[in-house]
Amino acid sequence: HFLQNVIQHDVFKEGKASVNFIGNTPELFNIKLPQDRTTKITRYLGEVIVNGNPDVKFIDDNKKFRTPTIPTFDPSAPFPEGTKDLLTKLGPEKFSEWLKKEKKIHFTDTTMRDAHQSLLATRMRTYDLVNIAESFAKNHPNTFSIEMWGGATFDVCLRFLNESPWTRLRKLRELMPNILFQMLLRGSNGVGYKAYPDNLIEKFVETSWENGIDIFRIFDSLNWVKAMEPSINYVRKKTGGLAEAAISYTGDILDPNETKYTLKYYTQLAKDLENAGAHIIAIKDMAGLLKPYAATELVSALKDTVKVPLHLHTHDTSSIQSATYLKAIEAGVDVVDVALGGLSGLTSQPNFNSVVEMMKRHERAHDFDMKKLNQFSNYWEDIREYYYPFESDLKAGTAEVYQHEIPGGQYSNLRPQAEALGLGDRFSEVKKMYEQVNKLFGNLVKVTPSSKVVGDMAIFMVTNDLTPEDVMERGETISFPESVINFFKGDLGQPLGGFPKKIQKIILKKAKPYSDRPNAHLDPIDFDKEFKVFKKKFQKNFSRPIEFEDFLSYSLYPRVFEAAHEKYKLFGNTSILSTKNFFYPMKLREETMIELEPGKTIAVKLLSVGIPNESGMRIVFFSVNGENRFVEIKDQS
Ligand code: 3PY
Ligand code: ZN
Repeated sequence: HFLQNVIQHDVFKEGKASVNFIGNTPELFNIKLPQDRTTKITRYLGEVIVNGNPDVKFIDDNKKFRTPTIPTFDPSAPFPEGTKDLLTKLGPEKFSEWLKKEKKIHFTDTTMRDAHQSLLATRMRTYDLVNIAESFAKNHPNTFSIEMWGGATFDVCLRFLNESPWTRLRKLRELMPNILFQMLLRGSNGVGYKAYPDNLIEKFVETSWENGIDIFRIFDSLNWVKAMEPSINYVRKKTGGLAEAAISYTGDILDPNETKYTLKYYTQLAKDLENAGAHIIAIKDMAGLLKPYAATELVSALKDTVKVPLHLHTHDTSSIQSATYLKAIEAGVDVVDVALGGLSGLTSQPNFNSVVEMMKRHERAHDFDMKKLNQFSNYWEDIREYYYPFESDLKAGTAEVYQHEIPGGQYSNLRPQAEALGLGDRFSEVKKMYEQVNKLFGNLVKVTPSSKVVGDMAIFMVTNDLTPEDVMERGETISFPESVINFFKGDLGQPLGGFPKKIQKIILKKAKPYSDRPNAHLDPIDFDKEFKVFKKKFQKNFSRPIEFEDFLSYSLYPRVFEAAHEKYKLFGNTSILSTKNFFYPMKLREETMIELEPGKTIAVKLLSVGIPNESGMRIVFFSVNGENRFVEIKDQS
């Protein structure tokens, strides 16, 4: 292309080019890359072949992948009616009453969100979700809801998967129109790690509903009701969906020495959330600390306290959480969160398939076609293999979780975070430090983003060989991580009983804390004005129309969005690639089929990879539908 520019330049054509021509003619370097989809997608493949996917830290060359089987279904049959149809018919209030009256136990399938967030660092791609979606919706329409959005998926879609989370939502909605879609919303922190302007959260809730979300599970990382109220109101006022407010469970209500997170504390919290307008109360046991006998006490007490239905969420880190479900079901919980076998257990949710079997012939049993349900488990077991670099390495259940209290969704991220800082061999120290930091900070509810603050501090202390005593004694001379300083300022809200004063002073130094809602300190967004500016900036050279949803992504994650946008411009829509081709380099003579759009598929075969020239560029040759094509890729090594 450079040569093309030279040849076509007027000065060159007129034969007037001197020795300084190239140096004096900067526009020669304006290399216009061909922008068709095939070029972009082969450029991506070439990039992975030459430099690897930067997100994949190691490759097992001998890895064999199995081809997953999609359980059979009738593509021409209509979708059987499910909970989504019921919500449309009844509206949220009546729906909530219906659920409360249901005798059988209901199941939320978390496979598409929390399960892979907690086992595979949230890396599951839309490609693998979409392939199974219609089959699941047609085979198991009696599933209560599908948790498939929110939490860390939003950030990871943009940051690591080059995907728009909104496209994921819409595609899945189309393929699963009959079952309720559920998302995890971090209240005033949206799907991020900090407070956002109230009107951004409001718009986000409204737009999520318009794109297909039905149940909003709203929590606050410090169980601060004041921080959850606005989100509950937005769901009630701006959507026809269900506001499910969560009490995040920590500690152990059966411990006679527990003075902070007691049964009374939780029942009062649930009452407050019901009064705030919740259609459903969730017990969000993000670390898997709710033991079976504690579940009996908690569920019974909550049923005596609130009128709305109860939805239980846990993580099976200790491996005993199906016993917790059994006890909770006996005590009258209405819905439990489970994950399909192949992506269940350990830091993920208890096993959907096995919990259904556990309840068979019980008076609250809920029948599923087990042969089919097991086939879905097998699909995920096979799919999971493609994500091996993101596995968390936890091989067995651990009772250590009752000490460190690390949430399941954080566990699979904390390890790579520690490894990236050279603490790979000191992960057990990090876990111990996490526990100590929690004590130092006054025993917190730890869930995103408060859990991240504790994690950041633990990693910081291990890295710098600091003990809690060091921090207390000479903290004035230490500069702490930004997330920790902001936390003590009040940026994530107020913890139960307030901040411990001494450590707050040590960490803040001269900065002043505040105690009202952090969102109240943020200017509202002028959507009309700012969206126009945004469109102008990002539409240029972009191959699809920029939409308002992109603006929301940008407002939540400006830098992450910009980087994703750049990658999109360069590589086009990489979500059409198989997961194997997205993460791993093609081998010589390997051929792959890529569906550019429905009905338009190209066959791409890798022919050769050249050696780097003097400027480090390598030529990668493909055959595309039998024609030779090449891309030039800069070798970064
Ligand atoms: C998240 O906020 O992503 C969580 O999963 C919290 O448990
Ligand atoms: Zn969870």
